[in-house]
Amino acid sequence: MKVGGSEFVKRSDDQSVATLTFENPPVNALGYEARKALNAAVLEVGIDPQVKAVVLVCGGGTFFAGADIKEFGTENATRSPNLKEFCASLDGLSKPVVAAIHGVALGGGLEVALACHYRIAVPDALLGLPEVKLGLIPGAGGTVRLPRLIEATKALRMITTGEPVLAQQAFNEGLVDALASGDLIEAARKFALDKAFFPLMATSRRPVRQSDIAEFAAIADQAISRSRGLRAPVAAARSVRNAVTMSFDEAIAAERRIFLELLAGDESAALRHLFLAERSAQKLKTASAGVVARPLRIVGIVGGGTMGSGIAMSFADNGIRATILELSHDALQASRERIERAYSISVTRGSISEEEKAVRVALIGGATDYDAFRNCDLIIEAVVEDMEVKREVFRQLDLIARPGAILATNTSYLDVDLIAAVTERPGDVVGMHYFSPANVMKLIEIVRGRETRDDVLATALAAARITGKVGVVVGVCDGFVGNRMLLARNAQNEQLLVEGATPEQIDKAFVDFGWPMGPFQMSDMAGLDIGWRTRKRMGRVAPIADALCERGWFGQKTGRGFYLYEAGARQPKPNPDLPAIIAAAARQASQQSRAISDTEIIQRTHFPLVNEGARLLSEGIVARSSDIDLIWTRGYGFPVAKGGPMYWASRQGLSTITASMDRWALKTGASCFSTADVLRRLAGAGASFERFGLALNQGDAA
Ligand code: 3H9
Repeated sequence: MKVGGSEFVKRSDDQSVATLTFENPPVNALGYEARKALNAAVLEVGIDPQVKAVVLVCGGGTFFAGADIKEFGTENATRSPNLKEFCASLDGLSKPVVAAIHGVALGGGLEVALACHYRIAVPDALLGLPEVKLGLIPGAGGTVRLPRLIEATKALRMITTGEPVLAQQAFNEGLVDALASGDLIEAARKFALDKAFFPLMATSRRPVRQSDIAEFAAIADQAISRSRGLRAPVAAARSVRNAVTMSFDEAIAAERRIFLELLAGDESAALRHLFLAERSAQKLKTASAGVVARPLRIVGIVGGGTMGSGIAMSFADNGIRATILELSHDALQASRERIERAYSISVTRGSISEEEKAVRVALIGGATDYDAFRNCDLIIEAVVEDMEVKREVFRQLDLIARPGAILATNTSYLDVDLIAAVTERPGDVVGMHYFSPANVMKLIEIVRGRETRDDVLATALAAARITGKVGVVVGVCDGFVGNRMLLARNAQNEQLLVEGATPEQIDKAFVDFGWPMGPFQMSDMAGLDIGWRTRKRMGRVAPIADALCERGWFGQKTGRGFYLYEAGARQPKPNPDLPAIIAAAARQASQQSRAISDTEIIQRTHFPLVNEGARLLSEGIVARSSDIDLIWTRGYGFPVAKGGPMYWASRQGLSTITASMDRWALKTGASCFSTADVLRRLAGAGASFERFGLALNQGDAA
């Protein structure tokens, strides 16, 4: 047996099969140095007359997870041998190469496997081309080779959605040639040796597996209509169509051109920023080394309203038992019905089966006595937003919960420290601010109280991850990060109406910017009465929204708000009474109407949003500007193609923003423009949000 190799690739030969084992922790990404080593190893075994077949396998927990995302944007990303060239080396070998897949084979990782002659995988491996999620298309032949192994429609669906498939499905469809139930390397070696005596067919020489033309067109249309303005899914559809209509070489060249164009574009840079932001948010900035999350097996939820039921579903959806506590059997029954209804909709839509629904419903229990929570690892309170009610719940929880259990509040703006103070274990109390509907929305703001322990935060982050969500740690303040910034973003909405803009124009400017909907449509959907009640409690006024509410117009649910909704319809029409209400507010403010541009709308609503983000950073409420970007893209619909408010602002240039805010401060006198001191200090020092803490601590932004 011959053994040799480099830092990245180890070679071991046995019975004329050479096994190349690649290792580049943590996920075997294919950066430049790694590609160089791999390419050299492949060329070496290619000309070795002793070698009749080759196995390509990865060490560690996974096959290649793709190109090195952290290398994109540097010159190494495209340096030769690039991935396309490495795939060509594999494709050109005159002896069979078998990719032995465990863990995941994603993006460039799957492209490498596609360029091998055969693929063998363990049954729980995942295979996919997720490049569209990074604003890219596969750039090493994925869109051209995949439809040569599986039907073109299936390839189109996989590439335009970026969703991976399990090895079993991949096997059924022809992407994988064999499943290995025992030792993967042994199975791959045996498979390779068997194939050494058969004629060889490189994937590039196979014909495209044609499929129904109408179905192909329908999937491509679906990709375009679901792309919501993103370029990558549309480009991916175009590239798979090229694979069907062009020769292999032409299609590969076209794919590479599109890939490089997207790689250099703003959309991919923004999506890559968000990918890395998600990973950074998992790391506690202040934690000492070795913080370990506590076990999370049984969850209790106080309150079975919309929020509590949604939270319970998010655990059940991921196989975790949750018990809902309600005041009465009737309330418990109402919660059960709400959950049943929500799951039935999923069954009707085809996203889960009846059997799956039954499993999930069975994982959600109910109780009317706190005693049911004795064994819970995590108890989340989701009762009304009232400090005294919440404090009473926590008093009860403190009496009953086992030592070490975590007590979480779902408050959206109340002081977590005041809630924790009624317990004997403030270190075990944390905020977990879910967004409605909690079983769908991806964000949880994890609120660190003054005494919250690091392992409690780590457990809350783990709970988010296990339930398919993104947890972002924030500090205590009114509204935390998201809602406090939302208030700043909305501060100018009414003023813009008074000065002459219409809700239609403002909403359209937002949609053109990339938001799924504008602020007025959003308010009508959420219900205007919620903000009205809060304003009354806080002694604030919003003359136009208040006037609507005084007439009993609360938005969609009453058929009228900023817009008019015809019976049963959600489609907004202009509210004929609104102009008179706006005119009255303008008279009151002695404001002349004038033409307002979309640029002005975006600046006057978005710059205060960014400014509030900067203030939150300077107050230490949030640790990283990328955390704010995650909160706004995952929880509030900020367009992902712009990377989040702070990333977008950095691209605008902070001095451009402060200059514009100074202009608006003079023109409107509004306080939201005159508070840009933190931004101004940063802009003055030429510092960036990324270097924010450093800049403030060292005083170089002063
Ligand atoms: C591509 O391949 C383009 C080609 O078509 C074109 C070529 C020409 N690169 O997520 P985790 C890091 S595009 C660099 O916490 P998990 C990650 O940042 C790529 N680093 O673990 C983190 O580092 P850190 C297509 C990567 O177990 C650490 O690994 N591929 C990459 O929950 C652990 O990550 C993809 O889009 C990478 N490709 O999940 C796959 N991937 O500790 C993207 C991860 O410093 N990756 N890291 O923060 C994933 O989906 C998940 O990370 C994976 C592991 C499932 C692999």
